[in-house]
Formats: sequence, structure tokens, C-alpha cells
Amino acid sequence: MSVPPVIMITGATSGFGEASARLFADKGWRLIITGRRQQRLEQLQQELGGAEKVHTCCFDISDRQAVEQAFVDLPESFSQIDVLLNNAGLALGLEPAHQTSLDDWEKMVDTNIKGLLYCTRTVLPRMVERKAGYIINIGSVAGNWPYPGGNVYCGSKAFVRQFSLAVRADLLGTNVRVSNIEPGNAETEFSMVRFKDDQSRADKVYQGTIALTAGDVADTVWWLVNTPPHVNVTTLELMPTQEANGPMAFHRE
Ligand code: NDP
Ligand code: 8X3
Repeated sequence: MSVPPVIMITGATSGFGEASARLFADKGWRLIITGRRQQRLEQLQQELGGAEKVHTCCFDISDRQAVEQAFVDLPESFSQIDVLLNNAGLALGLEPAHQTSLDDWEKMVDTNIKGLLYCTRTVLPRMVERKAGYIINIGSVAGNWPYPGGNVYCGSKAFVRQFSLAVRADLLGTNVRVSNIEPGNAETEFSMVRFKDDQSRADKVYQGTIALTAGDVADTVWWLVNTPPHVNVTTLELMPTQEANGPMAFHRE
């Protein structure tokens, strides 16, 4: 019997990452799951089949040394990563650029951009060596459609989009695939994080509209992974039916 493939999912302690972990475990895959919340990682590991099937890495993805060490420490049975799902990320605040916190900006850059780079750069060489592998990045509609207060979050996701395209250009001829999934409004812990635990502000994001679910995004990841090896879906924007981009805005006196 062949060995089940391995998917590494960053940010598996909630939302898209957790839903993807549950789906891939259900389909018989082995998982490497990461996040900062150790207890949630351990709970998920237990639920999804224990240490033989699920390896946990507790680190802050913006800590380059911690990320590199986690790869060095991977057990041999998890060292061949078939799919890297670069999902960990966050938005902080919705203030206009001249009023926002520079600390929040820095944290978004460190997490959404640098963290994604650390994981990608560490995993890629072995994929290229094997001439097999798949990097799936979680971008956002925010990378395509800027909105007031989105400033650095939008910028970080535009980076993910362009980086995905450029890495794909580098990887031509290696068989390693790269996709960028760009979801719209999805109900996860995302808004609680953005609004720093202000539950009523977070709830308003989803009130009166039908958002995507984490499961919708996990299903998309599963679909991508099961496309034939000669097919590369480069970008995939996934909006709720009840969301669309708006017209240009005008200031009038
Ligand atoms: P959640 O807040 O539910 O999940 C975010 C995950 O990222 C958590 O597992 C969290 O783990 C992890 N994470 C955040 N910061 C760090 C860090 N510094 N180090 C390690 N892990 C970190 O949000 P979503 O599931 O919605 O978000 C997942 C991705 O999807 C993000 O990149 C987000 O930008 C993107 N996205 C979300 C959309 C939405 O509307 N929800 C739409 C489009 C894109 P922990 O806290 O344990 O560290
Ligand atoms: C999350 C979706 O519209 O809040 O990436 O930026 S949005």
C-alpha cells in the first residue's frame, strides 16, 4: 500500500486552515498543522488520528528561526511535503492610513508576507528536487479590490497574488504547481481578530448577508489538489454570491 500524502497547513487552529485539516484528514492524508495556539493544535491532532497522522508545529510564523527550526525538527515520516497550504494570516483594524497603528501594519506584513515567504522558501527546494509538489496560497479579494481601511491588508494580499505568479514563473519545468485562492467575505475568526475581540463589530460583517464558510474554501483546496498534474489553476477568486466589487467613489463638495 502506498504511503498517504502529506499536506502542511499553516494557521490550522481555526477557520480555513482548520476546515482544510479536517477535510484532508477525512480523505486519508497525513497533516502537518501549525499555529500559535498549542492547545488547539493538540486537540486537533487528537481528534484527527494522533501523532502518527498529524504532526503539530507551534510557532509564530513571523519568527523566521522558529519556522526554520520546525522544518529541521520534522519527523522523517513527515519530511516529504506534497502540498503546502500557505493560509496563516490576519487583518488588523479598518482605520484609514493616516490614523492606523503602525504596529498593526507591521504585524500584517510580518505574518501575511514574511511568514508566507519563510514557509515557501523552506519547503520549495525539496519539491523542486523531487519534481513534484504543490504550493497553494491563500490570497484574498482584498488583493484585487481595494477598499477604505484595507490599506496594508489589501497590499499584503496583492503581494501574495504577485508573488504566486512570479514563483510560478520560476518553477516552470519543475512540475511544482502554484495556485492563489482569493476568497471574499467568509465567516471565521477573521473579523474577531481584525476588530480585536469586539464581538458586535465582528458580527456586523456577516449580518444580513450569506458569507462563504470555511468549508467552502477547504472544498476549493481539495478540488485544486485533485486537478490532474498537467493542470495549474493560477488564480481562483471565490466570492459569496451576495458580494461584488463596487463602483468608483467620488468626493463632492
Ligand atoms: P482565522 O482567524 O479563523 O484563522 C487564521 C489562522 O492564522 C489561525 O489558525 C491563526 O492561528 C493563524 N495565524 C495568524 N497569525 C499567525 C501567526 N503570527 N503565526 C502563526 N499563525 C498565525 O481566519 P481565516 O481562516 O479567515 O483566515 C485564513 C486566511 O484566509 C488568512 O490568510 C486570511 O487573510 C485569509 N482570508 C480570509 C477571508 C475571510 O473573510 N475570513 C477572506 C479572504 C482571505 P493562531 O492564532 O493559533 O496563531
Ligand atoms: C478578507 C476579505 O474583504 O475583509 O480577506 O478583505 S476582506
